[in-house]
This record gives sequence, C-alpha cells and structure tokens, in this order.
Amino acid sequence: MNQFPHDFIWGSATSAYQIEGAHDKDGKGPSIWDAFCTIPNRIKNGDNGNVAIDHYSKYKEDIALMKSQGFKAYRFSIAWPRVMPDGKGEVNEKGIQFYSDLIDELLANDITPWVTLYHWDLPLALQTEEDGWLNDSIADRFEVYADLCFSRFGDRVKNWITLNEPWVVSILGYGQGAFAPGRKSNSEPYLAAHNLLRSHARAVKVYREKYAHQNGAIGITNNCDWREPLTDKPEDKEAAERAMLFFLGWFADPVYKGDYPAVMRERLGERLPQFSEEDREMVLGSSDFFGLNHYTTMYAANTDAGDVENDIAGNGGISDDQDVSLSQDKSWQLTAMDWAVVPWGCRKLLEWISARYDQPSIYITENGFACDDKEVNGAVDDSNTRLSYYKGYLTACKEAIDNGVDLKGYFAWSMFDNFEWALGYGSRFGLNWVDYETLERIPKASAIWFSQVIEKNSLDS
Ligand code: PNW
Repeated sequence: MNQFPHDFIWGSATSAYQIEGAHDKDGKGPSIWDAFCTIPNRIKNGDNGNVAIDHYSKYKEDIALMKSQGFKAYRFSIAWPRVMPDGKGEVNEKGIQFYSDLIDELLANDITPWVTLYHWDLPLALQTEEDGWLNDSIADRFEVYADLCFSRFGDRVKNWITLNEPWVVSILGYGQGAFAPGRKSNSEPYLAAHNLLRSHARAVKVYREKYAHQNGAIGITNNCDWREPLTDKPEDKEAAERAMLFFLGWFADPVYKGDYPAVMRERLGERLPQFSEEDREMVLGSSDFFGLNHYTTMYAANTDAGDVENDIAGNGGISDDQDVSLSQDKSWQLTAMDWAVVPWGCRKLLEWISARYDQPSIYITENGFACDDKEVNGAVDDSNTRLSYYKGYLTACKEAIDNGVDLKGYFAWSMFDNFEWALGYGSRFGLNWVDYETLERIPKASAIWFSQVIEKNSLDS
C-alpha cells in the first residue's frame, strides 16, 4: 500500500552558497550573497557562507555519505561566479574543474546529478554594473552562462533546473529586502520576476536548439505553500485561490498557459510587465517537468481593499495587491522557522497543480523541516521532529500519486545542515548534522529512516 512507483526518484538537495565555502578560492568571483553577508544586521549572528560546511574540499566524503544512505539522485547548484567570476566574459577553468570532478564522482557512485543553474548567488558585477534581474539584458548574460554549463557538463548531466524559486528572488530579494540584493519595493518584484522568466526561457531555448543530442530534460523549480480557505464563504475560497495564483500562478501560468493570471493583471495594472509576442512564445512550454519546492500551509481569508497594513510584501506575495490575510491553526506543529507542519496541504497542492496545469510530471525538488538539533553522545535524534514530518509529507505524496498525480521524484532538503540564508547556521534542515567547528557530519535518525525507505521503495519499515 505504501509502495512507490518502481522508477520513483529518491534524492536529496543542496545549493552552492549554502554548502561549498571556498568563497574566494581558485579564482571564484564574489556573488551578491558574499556582499550581502558583509552588511551589518542582515544575517543572524553575522554568519556567512565563506566556509559553510566546506563541501568544496569534502565533496568526496559527502558523496560517500549519500551513497551509503542509498540516495540515487543529488540536486546541487552551480555557483555562477565560480565558473564566470564577472558573470560574463572570462571563464574560470578551476571552477569548471570542480563541478566536473563533482559530477564524475557522483556518477562513479551511481548517483544521478540534478543541476540547478541559479540558486541565488548572482555574480556581484552583474548587480553593481547592470542592476541584476531588473535589467532586460540579464537574459543575454544568463543564456551565455547556461550555454557554458551545457557545453561543459551536458555530456554527463541529463537533468537541468534553470532557476530555483524565482518567487523568493523576487519577493524576498526585491520586495521585502530580506535576501540579497536587499531591495524594498512594491513594483520591482514584478519586473525582476519577468526577467527571471525570460532568462529561464532563453536557457531552455539554447538547450533545446543546440544540445538536443544530449537527450536531457530541463525545467524550472518554483516554490509554493498551500493556501486553504479559512471558511466555506465564497469570498474566502476566492481569496485562497487568488493567493495561489499570486504565489505559483505568477510563474507557472506563463510557462503552461502563456501569460500571467488574469487576476494579477486586473490588480496590478502597469506594475505587471507585458510579454512581447516573442517572449510569450519562448516562455510557453519551456519546462519539461514541474519542479516544486514545498514546505508549509496557511489559511487564507478575504480582506477588503486597504485592510492589509503591511504594504510591502507579506508571506505569499505583496499583501496589498492580493487582499488576503493569512493565518495558522493553533494546533499545528511549527518548525524552528514557524512553518506549520500540514501534510494534507502537500497533497492538496499537488492535486491543484495537476488539475490547473494538465497533469504535468512533477518532481518535489525540496521538502524538509528546520529545527535546533542537538548532538548527544555522537547521535542526533530528530525522530519527533524532522522524521515525523517526512513520514507525514511522504504519505501525502503517496496519496496524491494514488489520486492520479504524476509525481515522479522527491528530494529531501537538505542532505546536510547548512547556511540558511538570513537565518545563518541556527536553523538546521539537514539529514546529516554538521559540527561547524570540526566540520564532522553525523547522520540523524531521519537519514537512517530514509535509507530504509529508499531500499524498500516503500514507507513501511
Ligand atoms: C528554500 N519563504 O528557500 C531554498 O530553496 C533553500 O535554499 C532554503 O534553504 C530552503 O527553502 C529552506 O528555507 C525558501 O519565505 C526561503 O516562503 C523562504 C521561503 C521559501 C523557501
């Protein structure tokens, strides 16, 4: 009953800035995250990714751990400024060598690489000289960078993700200013998002035109919570749907339907850019699969225009633009980041995606639980926290599959504890605990449980 499809992909995920360290080694250029971390009071405890878990030196050890735990796939990202220090022009061959070696080591251990091209560490020069994602020309830059990656790694990498969570880049980076580049605006998020989508599509176009012989797949990964209507009132049901469209429809509708959701157009007017005919065609159909990062659920209720006080950006978008108020149920367990544990929200989200976008193949490219783990006598017991979260969410995934959702794979976030962006090293997501002094890795109860699940391809253990 708890058996997953025989070809279901079991993986774990990380990103470059969160684990690699070696921030200025072997010719790497600075990224907007290297710079953002030097501004006082932006990152909890003044943490940064300079060393992180030093995956750059320890990647072989890390891959051995993945192999011993049974993972068959590994999602990581390439740091653009490691392979192109200025984001354009010169290529850093030592950076290329690192990823090439990493890929070879994975393949030698029968682990399939899933490579994200952009997980937020934009080359700093593209920000200071060209305004990052606000400039149309970022699509030209991204295309050249993507082309470089396909040409150097595409003989061995068959699964590509262009962008990780353009919603986070837009809302947290350009709306709330909580993430790099730290901008606060109620219009820039929509422009950044537009250029993110155009850039994604340009990378896909070059991949399909020049690298079809590599026989790989390429797509985009979006993040979305589930929004459950607070009451049965029609206005709350409509508010929940509106919240979904402002969150996920914003990025998925252009790819699957050719334009932003109508409700966004109605409410945003001129702040929402228009696709040129050429861009619309390029974006439409530009994903071979539906990449989804999912963590939590909130209730959504309608508010009347102007009721929402936070006029910059609330969780799920820019609140004023949506007239949605969000809340949590008091009975829900919360993670250290106050994200509620609601497995049925995961099932409902998968079913919503399947219905709205005509049953795409979906990969959950992130799902996980943050808490303040402690090491006791060389072991970390996360059985009542992370482990029960994974059991609940994977059960929900299985129910969605049984209900007809084409869910083809699942990547746990994260393989290791790592640098959790503005929250620094305090919030641990890893299946493997990392001692940040000695950089020793210790498997947690959840990692041991995953090994059994993967071996049996079933949740019964
Ligand atoms: C994702 N939100 O970030 C990222 O892809 C990971 O790098 C990160 O470590 C992980 O989830 C856990 O945070 C998100 O505010 C950051 O809704 C913020 C949000 C969602 C995802």
